[in-house]
Amino acid sequence: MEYKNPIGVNINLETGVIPGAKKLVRRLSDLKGYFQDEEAYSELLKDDPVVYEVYAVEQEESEGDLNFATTVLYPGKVGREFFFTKGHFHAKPDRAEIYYGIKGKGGMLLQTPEGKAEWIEMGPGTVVYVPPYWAHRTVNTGNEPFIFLAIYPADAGHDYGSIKEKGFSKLVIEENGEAKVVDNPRW
Ligand code: M6P
Ligand code: ZN
Repeated sequence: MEYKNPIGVNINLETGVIPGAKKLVRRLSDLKGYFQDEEAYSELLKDDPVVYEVYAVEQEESEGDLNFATTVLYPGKVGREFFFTKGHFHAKPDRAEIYYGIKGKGGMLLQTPEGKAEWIEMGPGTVVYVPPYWAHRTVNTGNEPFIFLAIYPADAGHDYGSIKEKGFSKLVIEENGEAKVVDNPRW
């Protein structure tokens, strides 16, 4: 039997960086078609800001193993809609996930394949359990980076397809200086 080596790393709780992790950068141009307000999207695209960064420590796909990653989701809006991660189901849809809030303010939109949505507010110390079969997207509703840790099965995979096409049945927008969860008119 070949055993893997254990890993211990310190997450920088101010920046979200995991030393030695693989870094992924998602800019606004990577999120084409995701936001409602296409005019506001085109306008902001001139700067093509970074919307989020992921620092991932991933294992090869195998049952029973775990990956972990931090996400640094920057503050911003496209029109009235707050910046968010793409959001996904798992390619193996029965795989669950745990999120842990580190810094900043935001929340998670979750949705079943039938479109039933839930919104869970998140801040430092919040643990969110993402049950099997629920799509999940995080949203930054504050004005500083929203940073969190995610722990997920190494064989979960990402299925972006249906979220990319239809989005979530709810949107998170700013109204009178506050975050509001409303129905998605295009759903
Ligand atoms: C979390 C985890 C990752 C995911 C990342 C960004 O860190 O859930 O698996 O990749 O958020 O989310 P997305 O892949 O939906 O853009
Ligand atoms: Zn996931």
